[in-house]
Amino acid sequence: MGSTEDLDYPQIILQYSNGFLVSKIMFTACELGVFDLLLESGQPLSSDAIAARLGTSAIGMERLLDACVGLKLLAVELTQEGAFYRNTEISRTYLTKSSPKSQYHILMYYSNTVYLCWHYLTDAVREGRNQYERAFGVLSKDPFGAMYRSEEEMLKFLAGQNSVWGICGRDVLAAFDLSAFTRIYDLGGGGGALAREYVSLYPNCTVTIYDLPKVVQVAKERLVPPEEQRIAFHEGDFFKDSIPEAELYILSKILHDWDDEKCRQLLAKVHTACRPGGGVLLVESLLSEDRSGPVETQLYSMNMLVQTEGKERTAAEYRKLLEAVGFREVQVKRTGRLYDAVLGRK
Ligand code: ASE
Repeated sequence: MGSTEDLDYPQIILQYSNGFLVSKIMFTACELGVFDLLLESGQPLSSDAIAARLGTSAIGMERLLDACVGLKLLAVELTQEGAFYRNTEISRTYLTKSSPKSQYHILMYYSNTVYLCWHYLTDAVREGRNQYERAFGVLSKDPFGAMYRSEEEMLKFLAGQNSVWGICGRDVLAAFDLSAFTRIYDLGGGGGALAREYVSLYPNCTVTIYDLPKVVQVAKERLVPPEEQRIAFHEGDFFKDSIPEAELYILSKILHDWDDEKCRQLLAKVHTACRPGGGVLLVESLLSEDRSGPVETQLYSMNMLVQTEGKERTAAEYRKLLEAVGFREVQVKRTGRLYDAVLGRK
């Protein structure tokens, strides 16, 4: 007797199990430079021409390009001379390296680092900790020591983190009117893309990127243009070293890296340093109060499990952390984008 269940194989299960194949196709096309080549060429190209220019097999490239068409990352035109491929608006906007909204660097970080940690998701759930040791053979006591195990890895992470602010930095910073603050510290400001967005939105302020010395050096040399006068740098470890006085501290995707105890320690230090009347702006992806979504935030929280010591939290959880160290008038703004904003005042 034939099973009717095969016919009913739910679409959603099929989609979920194919999810990683889809990711890898997109990552691979990015990594090989398919979207950049098509942008640069300015005209549709045949599969053989793309394969020749990118130094791949003809067989593999044709298969990859057709899959990208199915995923709407490329479009194809059939002519008498054969098939010609071109970018779609989605790939031109988000997958080419040079686009202002490019997600290229975060995708490369996912493909080469995040993906390898996720191979050990089962172990991460069993053990309740990150998987650097299994994935890369590096000790994971200090997650950022592991994440920044080489300058190349650090640069990939910082460039990746920068990508997201091209698509939602403005919404996050415009969630509150921050124009009254002039001296800003971006703690763990990394590659500086949020700081750049900040000074473009609030031109009368200076933003100091506070980060580990090796991060500051790379940000200065490779990621923040030297002509940007309103951005300064401060080298330090915010857990060990002092935090200078300022009116506003930004903690963007910082608390989600740490457990509650480390978050409280850091926030207490920020509260002490903060000028009276000043504040702290948390930029994080917020879970709903019943933790039922958004699914992207739940996925990121799993990623924090495999990569860090932290987790994604609800607005009430951030409020509690802030109030525990003395911040008041906590306000929450959901942006409807990937990242939200929480403001506390001293
Ligand atoms: C961190 C952010 C990220 C630490 C590790 C990370 C991201 C990827 N790995 O603070 C970017 C956000 N994306 C996800 C999936 O969390």
